[in-house]
Amino acid sequence: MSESHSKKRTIVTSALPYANGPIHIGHLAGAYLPADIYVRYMRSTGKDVAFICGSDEHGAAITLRAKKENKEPKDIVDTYHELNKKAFEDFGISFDYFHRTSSELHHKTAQEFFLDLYEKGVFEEKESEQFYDEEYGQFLADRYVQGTCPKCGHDAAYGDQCEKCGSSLSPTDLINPVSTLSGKEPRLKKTKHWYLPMQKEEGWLREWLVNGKLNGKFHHDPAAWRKPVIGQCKSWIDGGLQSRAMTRDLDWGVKVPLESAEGKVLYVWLDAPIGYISATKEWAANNGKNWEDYWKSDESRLIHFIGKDNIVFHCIIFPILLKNQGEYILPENVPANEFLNLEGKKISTSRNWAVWLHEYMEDLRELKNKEDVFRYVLTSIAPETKDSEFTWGDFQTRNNSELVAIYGNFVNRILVLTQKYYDGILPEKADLGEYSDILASLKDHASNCDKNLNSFKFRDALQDAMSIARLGNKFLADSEPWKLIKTEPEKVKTIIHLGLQIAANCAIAFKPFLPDSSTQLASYLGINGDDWLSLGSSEILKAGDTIAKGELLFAKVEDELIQKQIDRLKGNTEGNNTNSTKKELKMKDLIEFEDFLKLDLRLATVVKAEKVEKSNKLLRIRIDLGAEERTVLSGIAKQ
Ligand code: B3M
Ligand code: ZN
Repeated sequence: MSESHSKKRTIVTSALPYANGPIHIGHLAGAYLPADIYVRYMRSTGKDVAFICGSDEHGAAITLRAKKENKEPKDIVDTYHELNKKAFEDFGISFDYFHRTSSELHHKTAQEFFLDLYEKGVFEEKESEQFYDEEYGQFLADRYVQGTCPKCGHDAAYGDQCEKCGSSLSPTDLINPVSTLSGKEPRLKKTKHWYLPMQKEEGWLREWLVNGKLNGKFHHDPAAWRKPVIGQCKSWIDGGLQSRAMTRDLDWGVKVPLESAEGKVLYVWLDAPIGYISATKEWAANNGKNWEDYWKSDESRLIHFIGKDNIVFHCIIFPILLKNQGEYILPENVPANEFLNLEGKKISTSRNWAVWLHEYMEDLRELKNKEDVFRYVLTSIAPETKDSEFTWGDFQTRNNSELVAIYGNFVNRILVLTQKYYDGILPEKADLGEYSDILASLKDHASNCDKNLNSFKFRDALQDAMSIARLGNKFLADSEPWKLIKTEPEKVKTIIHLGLQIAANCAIAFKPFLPDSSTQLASYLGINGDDWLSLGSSEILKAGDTIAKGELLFAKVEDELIQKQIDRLKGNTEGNNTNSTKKELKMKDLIEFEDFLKLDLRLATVVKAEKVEKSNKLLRIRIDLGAEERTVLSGIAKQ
């Protein structure tokens, strides 16, 4: 069973994590786990797929971290590259290659790419005024400047992007800019850079993103893209595309390969996505493949898995670069995720409000199939079309009431009964009679699971797999073989036969999501579980096959373990508030609509506003409520 596309090859990429810190659940749920599920699914349908990732080791994200820790950028990237690579491996994210952008091959690839576009006349060379920190003698690119977002008013927006509203910015867009080096207001200084005039690209971009057509031909089905992704791209294009500098005045990064560009490096968002290409080159060279087959053939598809803060870079800027180069394919889909929150708050690295992957692996090491449990929970709550939330309480419930009570229970029962009644030999089945609609349901769940995986609906697809387990569980509960074994032994043979076929379907359907427990189950049944095309069949196993005794797939999570995690999380932030610039705002619970109706809300007209002496923040405002006038003070004078 498979509905998938007919192209020969697929490159799947996950956003290159910055090598400036460890991986947390937000990263996992956003860019790594869904990609891994998709790739495992593709492999089990026999498709040729390359799963590419690596560390993003350039840009201000790295140099600022180095400065904070009083280290060299090289030390930072070496540390976190190794840490993250290992965490992914331990957790079972099955990259074909995990590269790094500090590698020589990457620098060479990025420089050649830049030079190629430069020679094609794609860039504009321009002098402009940029922020400069006198005290540090340094230009202030991107995150080196912080200030108020001109779009949403968030007061800690970065010079390249506002993390609150997702707008992409230039440092000079910020209101009240401050250097993150000296904390002072920067001055403007002339410098030369190479710009990508994106406004020239609007026509084809719109046609490509909105109608799925490229050069007048079908490229992809735009309805297959997630709505928030298309929405963000459209609003970007509608807002008017502008020239964007592709080089920076920094000494850490890929050197601009031009004589007149001393002391300049490529913009990190030019170099990082090229990291997908250099990683593919390295992987291909090590595996007897030709990387160009993957990147430059109409028989290949490109899928980027990212978080929503990376949408514009993957759907607009990188495609412009690829299209201008001329030989590369463009992404067929970019299934970006929204954000995952944690216990009611935004995940925050600086406030240490996160569940870190390497800590999970350590703290929950005793938990049976801990990787699968994490994968199950994170996929069940994946923020596919809107923000969602992880809580430890929910983690416990999903493990205990779903994995243990439904899937684990079903598998355990069927294995135990097979031992007990037939010494572990799969019995013959007779005519299915009253049980034949079980097969129809099985086929339905299997086909939905396949469809949903193809449409990047991983949450739904996981529920489809769970429906197969649920079907098995209910089938045993309803048919009660333990009551029939004395009176109708022939019927029991059929029940157990069918139950084991359902278990085999579970092993296959869950495999992309829960690889360890599925492999375990498959081995009890004597199959490998990798044959997706047999999903939905009731003839995966044969009468006479040997079925192992097996062990439980999952175990209960006790309250104590959960409490420990919650305490750790809370402890994390208490000791760690020094990094934080702002305190958490604890919100009150939402009120009912009836309560809202009890409020007396009125509109007033501002009749006068004047500055309060000796205050640069306060305004004295006179308002007219209709029946009376009042005076109020408001701290908005700066705006
Ligand atoms: N390192 C940004 C991020 O982690 C970035 C992704 C690069 S993908 C080419 O948000
Ligand atoms: Zn904003």
